[in-house]
Amino acid sequence: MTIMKHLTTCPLDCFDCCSIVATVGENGELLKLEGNSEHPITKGFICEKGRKHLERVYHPARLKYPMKKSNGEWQRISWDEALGTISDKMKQYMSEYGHKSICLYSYSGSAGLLKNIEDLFFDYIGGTTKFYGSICWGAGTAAQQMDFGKAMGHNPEDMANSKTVIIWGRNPAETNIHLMSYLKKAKEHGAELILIDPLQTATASICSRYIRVKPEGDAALACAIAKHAIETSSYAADFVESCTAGHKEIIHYLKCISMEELSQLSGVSAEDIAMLAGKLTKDKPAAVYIGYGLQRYPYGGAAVRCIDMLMAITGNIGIAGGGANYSNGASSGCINTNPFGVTDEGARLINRAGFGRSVRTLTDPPIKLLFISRANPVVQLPNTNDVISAMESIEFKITLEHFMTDTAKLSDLVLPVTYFLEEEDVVVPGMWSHYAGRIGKCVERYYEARHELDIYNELAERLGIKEFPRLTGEEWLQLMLKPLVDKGLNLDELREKGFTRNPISVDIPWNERKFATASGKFEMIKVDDLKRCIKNSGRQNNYKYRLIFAHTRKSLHSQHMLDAGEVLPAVYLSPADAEAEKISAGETVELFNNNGSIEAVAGISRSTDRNTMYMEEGWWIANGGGVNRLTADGISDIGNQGIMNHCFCDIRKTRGN
Ligand SMILES: Nc1nc2c(c(=O)[nH]1)N[C@H]1C(S)=C(S)[C@@H](COP(=O)(O)OP(=O)(O)OC[C@H]3O[C@@H](n4cnc5c(=O)[nH]c(N)nc54)[C@H](O)[C@@H]3O)O[C@H]1N2
Ligand SMILES: Nc1nc2c(c(=O)[nH]1)N[C@H]1C(S)=C(S)[C@@H](COP(=O)(O)OP(=O)(O)OC[C@H]3O[C@@H](n4cnc5c(=O)[nH]c(N)nc54)[C@H](O)[C@@H]3O)O[C@H]1N2
Ligand code: SF4
Ligand SMILES: [Mo]
Repeated sequence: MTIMKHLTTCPLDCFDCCSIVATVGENGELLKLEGNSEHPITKGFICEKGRKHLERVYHPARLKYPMKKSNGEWQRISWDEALGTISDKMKQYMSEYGHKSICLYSYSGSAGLLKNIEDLFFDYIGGTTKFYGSICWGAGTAAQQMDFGKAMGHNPEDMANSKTVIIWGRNPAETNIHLMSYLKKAKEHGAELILIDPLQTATASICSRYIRVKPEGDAALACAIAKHAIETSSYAADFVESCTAGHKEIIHYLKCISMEELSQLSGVSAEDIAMLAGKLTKDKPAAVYIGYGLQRYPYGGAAVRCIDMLMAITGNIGIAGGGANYSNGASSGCINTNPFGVTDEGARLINRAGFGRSVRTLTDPPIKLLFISRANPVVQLPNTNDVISAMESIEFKITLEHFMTDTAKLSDLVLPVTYFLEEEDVVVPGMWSHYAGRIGKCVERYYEARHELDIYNELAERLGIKEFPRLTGEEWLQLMLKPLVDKGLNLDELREKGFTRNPISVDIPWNERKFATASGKFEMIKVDDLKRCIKNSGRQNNYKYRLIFAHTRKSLHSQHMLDAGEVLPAVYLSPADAEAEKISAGETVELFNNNGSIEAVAGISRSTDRNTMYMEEGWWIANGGGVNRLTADGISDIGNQGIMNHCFCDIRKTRGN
């Protein structure tokens, strides 16, 4: 064997979808991972998490064998015993309690298309319990579906045409690093970059202006800017009249509402509101890049709808250099994850963000067996304490994993699965990138790890589900990708170069001014929905502090917190709050509210303001984390989205200090 180079794609749930070149040594061992310089967006650069795949694939803590918990101790077992136990348990529960006693929980651990087979496998079992709703981007996605008919993002290259770029509640310096190079280039060409965020994040460093909005103040701010544009007659009246529906009512409402109230609700001064209106109406084209943090609130959907409305009122939709960029869901509905059209109308659906509450209260039948894949719900779902007690009420739990996560630890059986470097698959990203990527097998599988598809095939055999198609991964991929291939996806290029342009993505969405809504027009948010949002957003409660969660550059959610060691997470307070609480940097503190409490190390940061603290999400409970112990399991106005950023708590020093 000689040294080989393989092309693959990072499957993490990230905007960027990096193309990777893997170097494999003479003995088949992975030596190096680098960015593929041929890729037009990720351009030969991968982040530290991308490089860390090298460590993770051979990590000493990686699961090697199926493991079974017996009397609280983990024991290695054979695959035959593991799959035999699972199929026996499934049969037993299904015959005693019915199919609904079997439940699948999966989420965003890996974006490979083949991973979707888990859902299909449960459809073939039929009538089981599954989850709906989002803990990620659901409210904003629903908002853009209502406004445009579909969430579509501009081609990243199109930013070269923008004169103004507003980064609204998004933190690409940590979460979307390749967007940063486009922002820098736009700035070099004279575009003005503005950040709107309650936190002065790392992204602020490349912006010429930073606008501190109050948490949940976005709808009020968008309305204030739109009101200013309307009242100064600088808005895009032609576009509004010919291409939007519901504008008369909204314009009337915006004229009536008080500017002082909007300024007070958003925390943004009248001068800054006027400045932003000027940018959007005069320094056009203007693009906005909307993040996901601002929609993890009770009125998160309305907030995104108001930003969309602002971009429509100022005429920045459907033009080069413009756009209300939230995600790139262009191919949603164009990947056939159910190629044989199996229907599962009997499935029982329960809300994801309300996991604990729903699971504990289901009685007819209760959930007896929970199958978890690509997810770490114990750490990532809101209201951890409730999630844990719900999990404990379930008799048999199986987790498919690479590592013994907090969720795996609570399970009865843990199955080791292959890492993407050991698999063939395809990723068609929906968050930002316009390129599909191929996952190419680089190394042999680790010890006894198995691909999920093999696991489902064998379970189908053992459960006697004859209808479950016994196809190879390649055959499934061909079927899943067929609608995209029919629209021009170049499979040969995908195979050879490791990436290819997604044919459904367009450079400038809506440039023909025909929207995918039922009316064919851009739909303005309804006045009643807006009123409700403005009236209720940002309501304070009994706790002194808001707590915002940030995604960190170091980790994809909980995944890279594996190596954090037993270090407490940090919580950051403004200097004024630290002084008022007599808390110094480095002291151990307790954060608490009626959902729970956690310990953290205090940090003092000028990036936040009084009464708003922030911390990173993803910290393992095993390492003293579990930030979702503090979050509530409410649901947003639209899109069934978890509202983890709507979190309030108090802080005190722990006794040790
Ligand atoms: N390194 C890294 N990259 C990631 C991830 C990761 O875990 N690590 N996660 C990936 C995933 S799954 C996702 S969903 C994306 C998320 O990508 P982003 O949306 O960029 O990140 P978030 O941290 O969710 O939130 C972004 C910002 O929202 C702000 N925010 C919070 N509340 C409000 C508010 O009320 N109004 C406004 N205007 N802003 C507010 C926060 O201060 C934060 O700066 O990142 C992806 N990329
Ligand atoms: N408080 C708070 N909570 C949040 C957020 C927040 O901002 N604040 N962010 C939310 C967001 S945006 C998201 S997307 C969710 C993420 O929620 P999850 O998807 O549950 O989070 P991860 O920590 O990425 O866990 C994924 C797990 O899948 C495993 N895994 C990786 N690849 C594979 C594979 O190929 N097969 C299998 N079977 N397993 C695999 C990983 O080892 C990891 O343990 O969390 C949400 N939770
Ligand atoms: S995590 Fe995102 S930025 Fe990092 S290598 Fe993977 S796709 Fe690229
Ligand atoms: Mo997410």
